[in-house]
Order: sequence, then C-alpha cells, then structure tokens
Amino acid sequence: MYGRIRPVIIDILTLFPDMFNGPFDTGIFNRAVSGGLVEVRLHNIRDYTHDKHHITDDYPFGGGGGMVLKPEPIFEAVEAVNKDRPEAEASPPVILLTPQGRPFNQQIAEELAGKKRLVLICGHYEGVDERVRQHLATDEISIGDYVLSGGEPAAIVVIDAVVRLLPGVLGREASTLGGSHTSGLLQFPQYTRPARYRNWEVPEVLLSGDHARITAWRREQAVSRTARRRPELLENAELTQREGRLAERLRKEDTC
Ligand code: 6GU
Repeated sequence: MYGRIRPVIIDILTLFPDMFNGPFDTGIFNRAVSGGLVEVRLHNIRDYTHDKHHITDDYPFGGGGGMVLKPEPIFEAVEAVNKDRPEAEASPPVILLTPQGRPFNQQIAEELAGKKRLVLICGHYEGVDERVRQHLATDEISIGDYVLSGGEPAAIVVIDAVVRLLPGVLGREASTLGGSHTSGLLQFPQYTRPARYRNWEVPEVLLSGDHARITAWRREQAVSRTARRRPELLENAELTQREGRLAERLRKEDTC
C-alpha cells in the first residue's frame, strides 16, 4: 500500500508481562498502535526455561544476599525473537534496563526513535548474570539515580519517550511547540481559559495577540526558569549573548 510505513517493533523480555497491560492501552500510545506505527511484543522470560519449575533465577556465585537472573532463558528469548527476521531487523539494539546503565535522556530517545526494531530486557532481583551484559546486550540504560524493583517501569518510560517521537504519532499536541527538552530548555509557563481564575490572572502579554512579543516572553521565561531550576542544562542550550547574561545573573541570584 502506498505511503504505508512498517511499524517499529519493540520486543520486551520480562518476568512480569502483566505490568505492561495498562500503559500501552491508553492515549497517544494506543493510537500509535492502532495506526500501525508501532508494535509491542511481550515475551515472558519464564517461557524460555526448560526445567519443570520454570526457574529464572539462582543464587549468586560467591555468596551474598539476593538472587540473580540466569543467563540461559534470556539468551534464548533474544535469539527466538531475532529469528526469521528480514536482514535489516536481524540484529537490533538489545537494551538491558538496569540502574548501572547510561542515564536516559532526550538524546538517547531520539537515537532509539531512528531504529526499526528494539529489544528491551527488564532486569530483576539483585541483578542479571554478567554474561548477559557482556555478550548479549548492546546497550544498558538507567532512567535515573534511584532503585526500582525491576526494569519494567523503566521500559515503559523509555518506550513512551521514543514512541512519541515517531513520525505521525503526535497530532496537535506538542508538535509545533517542540516540548521541553528539544530546545535544551525547560518549558515556559502555559495558560488556558479562564483568563482570570480565583483572581489569578494570565500574564497580559499572552492575551495581547502580539505574536512577536509572546514569542520573546516565552523564550525569556524558558531561559530564566532553566537558569534557576536546572542551570546545568544551559551548557547544551543555544543562547544569545543577551540570554546568556540573563541566565548568568539569575543563576547567581538563586531565587525562585
Ligand atoms: Cl532501568 N532498573 C531498575 N531496577 N532500577 C532503576 C532503573 C532501571 N533505572 C533507575 N532505577
């Protein structure tokens, strides 16, 4: 069919496929799936065990607390999902979700949004056998400096950030505004009706109809908000000299 693009295929390897039931059945994501832009396939790692009890974890060599995910079912699950793929999709990125991974950000989301296929492995317990990292995963991602009980919520975060970047997924929302992190700055304040709510008024400039003034105001708000809240983001933002001086002044004032 003319103009029809193939869906991006995301294979998720997890011990808890039920954790993905809600998030992908809603909103933007649901539309992307129905529209054939993305296809999520869930695979239970437990299905790739061969023993009677379907055991996926074991005690760590060397002792210590906690359990470690065994390598065999994970290797076999990845090999199974990669089988019988067209050549272009036969060796996709295999991403292990782990607190030891590289910190996820918008740049990584953009990088992943360019792939035809992704394989995500959700880690669990005290960790994953090191041979999975060394010989199977091509990338490791963390979503922040805190500990989750498993990689599933992290996989949902990564997929959300990636899918909304796929061509055709976003309609009106954010498509023209370029959300927060595309400019490297935090979002400027947004208002909608009513213009006065409980005596709190929307800034006059936004009601002025003067688009040049509105654009300038928004830009200044984004720069000053970023300087106060997340000054480290300014290192990668493109600022005019004037904006740079404003940011420097606010950063020093350190008021909010
Ligand atoms: Cl990817 N996994 C787990 N278990 N905890 C995390 C994480 C991932 N990212 C931040 N904390």
